[in-house]
Amino acid sequence: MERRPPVSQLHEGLLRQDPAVLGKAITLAESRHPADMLLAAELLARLEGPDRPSLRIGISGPPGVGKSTFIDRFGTMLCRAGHRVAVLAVDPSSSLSGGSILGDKTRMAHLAAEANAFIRPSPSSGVLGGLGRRSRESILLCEEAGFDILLVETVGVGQSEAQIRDLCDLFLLLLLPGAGDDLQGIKRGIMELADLLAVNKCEGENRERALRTQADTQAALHMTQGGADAMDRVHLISALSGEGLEGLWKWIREREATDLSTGRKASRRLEQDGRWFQHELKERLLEELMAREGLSSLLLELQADVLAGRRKAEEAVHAVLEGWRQSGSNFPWTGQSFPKP
Ligand SMILES: Nc1nc2c(ncn2[C@@H]2O[C@H](COP(=O)(O)OP(=O)(O)OP(=O)(O)O)[C@@H](O)[C@H]2O)c(=O)[nH]1
Ligand SMILES: [Mg+2]
Repeated sequence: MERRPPVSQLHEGLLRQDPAVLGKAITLAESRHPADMLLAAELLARLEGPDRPSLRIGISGPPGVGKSTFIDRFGTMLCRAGHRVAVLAVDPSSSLSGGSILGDKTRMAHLAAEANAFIRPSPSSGVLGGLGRRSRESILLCEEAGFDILLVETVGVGQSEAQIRDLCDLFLLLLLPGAGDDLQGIKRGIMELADLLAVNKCEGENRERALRTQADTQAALHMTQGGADAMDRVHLISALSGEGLEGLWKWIREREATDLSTGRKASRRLEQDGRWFQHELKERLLEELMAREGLSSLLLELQADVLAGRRKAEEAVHAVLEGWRQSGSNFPWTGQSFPKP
């Protein structure tokens, strides 16, 4: 097993913008090993944060819409404009599907060849802890290592978009041309989470259908959200030919400037921090509690009682809470048992 480097060394490596150290730090943050978790917490506590505000862009869309191709091309364009671009691929379904994102380093060959790019594939399916925590920590680590633009790709599976939006300053949803009224299975609610939409694959013979999808999407947004900006927010792009990418970037830059000057960016991040605090606190408290010696066997007993119909579910919950109240921080004390039903 690999020796764990001291936290100070990792932090120095991040500040030195060493990609190998960044990779190690992210692996540490993804680990569920208790010793790693302690080190990761120590490292995260040390982070100073970037000098200039970073730009976090979340990218989602149905499978095959061209997210990886887009990131490859768009990221390369940004690198050549002097940015340092980190790509985090998040695949919440990877434990089920095997994870198409895992092959992304090869699908992002242009970007991978850029000196100012860092591509991190999604964690393997064995990694627990949910999209939010790992990705957020990875983002913070990338920012400490001097990456000013973060591109976070996720597969559009419905559940993940709200979480992605909570990690990003800007949520970009990619659409396929010609999908018509049903909006390719993307629920309206998800469309409304998007700050920016782009119909990809608009080149060549797809053009007409892409234009129609753009118009349909604009109309749908206009209907649900009103306002003239529904028009501006739906772009036509081709990740393959590069068409429309400059225009998209121009829109993003203008929006970023407005968000910075109006304070909208700062307040969105603070709201995200607030939600993350609540979510993380609940998860960690529960984790801590569940890890207590003897508790899992007690809970298994209760569960067996419920399954066998010996005890009502409400009663089982009540028994745990009572046990907790009686023993406080010693919960569960050695030999504690719940009253027999
Ligand atoms: N014609 C055309 N094809 C494209 C374009 N962008 C991507 N593709 C193709 O669409 C296919 C899927 O592209 P990916 O970038 O892997 O799509 P993805 O959304 O990342 O897919 P998953 O990660 O599997 O959900 C590939 O064959 C790409 O070459 C485009 O602008 N035009
Ligand atoms: Mg992909």
